[in-house]
Amino acid sequence: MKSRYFLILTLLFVIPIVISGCGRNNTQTTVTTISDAGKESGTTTITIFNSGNNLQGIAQGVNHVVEFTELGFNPSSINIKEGDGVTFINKAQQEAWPASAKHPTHNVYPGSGIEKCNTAEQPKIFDACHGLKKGESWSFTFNEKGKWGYHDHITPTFFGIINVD
Ligand SMILES: [Cu+2]
Repeated sequence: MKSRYFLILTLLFVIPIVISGCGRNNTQTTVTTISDAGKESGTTTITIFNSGNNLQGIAQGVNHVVEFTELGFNPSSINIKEGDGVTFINKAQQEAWPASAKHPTHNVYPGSGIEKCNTAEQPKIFDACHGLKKGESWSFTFNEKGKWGYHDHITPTFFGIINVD
């Protein structure tokens, strides 16, 4: 098969040149294509989506959505897998501040604690660390198995559960 021969030659003579500045998650690579006569026939640019470590993040988990309304978190209880993400979206007029149980310390989820807000540890804690305005969202990846309660730090009578297994 001539076309297969062409493809094999193309793959064998790939010259990857990473061009920087083409987007955070994507890598553009220039490859030299070789004709079946063995001559260089030109170059083409391919884009590799989500290269490197980002690929692992995508393979690991899916994302779930919890809405905050005037009635509280919806759904108030969800079952997810270890490594999944949850995006909290505020659809209410008032601000919402999702955070790990228990109010006011927020230290039930491993490693969490309100005192870590506005420190280098903040990305690792189950705490939005501020009130989300209407339309604003905040996401957290759950890498710890367990039944994790949370609440709205602004109106602590609103609460929910993330079951991670
Ligand atoms: Cu609180």
